Amino acid sequence: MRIDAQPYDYELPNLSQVALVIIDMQRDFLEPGGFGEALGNDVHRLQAIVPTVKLLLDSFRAQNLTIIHTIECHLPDLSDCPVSKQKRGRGTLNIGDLGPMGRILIKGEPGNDIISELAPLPSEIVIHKPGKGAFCRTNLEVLLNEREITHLLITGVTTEVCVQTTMREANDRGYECLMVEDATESYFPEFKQATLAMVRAQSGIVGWTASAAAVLQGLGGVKSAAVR
Ligand code: C5J
Repeated sequence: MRIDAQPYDYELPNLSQVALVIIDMQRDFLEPGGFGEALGNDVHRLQAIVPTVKLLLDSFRAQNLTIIHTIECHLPDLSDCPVSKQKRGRGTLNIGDLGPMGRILIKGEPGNDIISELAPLPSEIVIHKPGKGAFCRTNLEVLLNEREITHLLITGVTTEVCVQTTMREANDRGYECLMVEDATESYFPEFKQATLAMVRAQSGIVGWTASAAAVLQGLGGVKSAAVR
């Protein structure tokens, strides 16, 4: 089974070894009043990928495959937020400050929720992560190993921050990673394009990129997946 990808085809094993990873599709990054806007960004740019991420999510759900959502967040007392991270930004609101959707990037606050269109089902894995990368101070690697997942299809926001950091962390841990081109977005279009180019340069030094249509076509080649 293959996905038509860059820089060359991405080979998929048994689908029970593949996970869809959806990074930080949170109100704090996609809606006005959250962290993204406080840092001076046009959050509407990110909303364009929601239907595409939903298509992938629906396809994974239909085939009963592993789905992992991540949420960038901190404990209310900020004990898991390095001072360096908390102080950085100099936007109108910093991490922990009270905004229109509750405290910025604090676990359990309304703004910290995943947007309603992509809300996780109880059967899906949700990783609460204090870093940009999803492996930093989380149990993600343990969960993937328990399920014998080897291949990650990575989506979400923002391309050059949490998505790219997660993909690099995963690559170094031995996972075969593919970034879905039209299911990731940045506040900076040029950063998105640069990230995609960096990933697939040098014969895929960090992994592969492909369109969601190519991913869906590749997945569609299997009628029923082994389910863990
Ligand atoms: C950022 C993220 N940009 N999810 N977080 O702070 O990319």
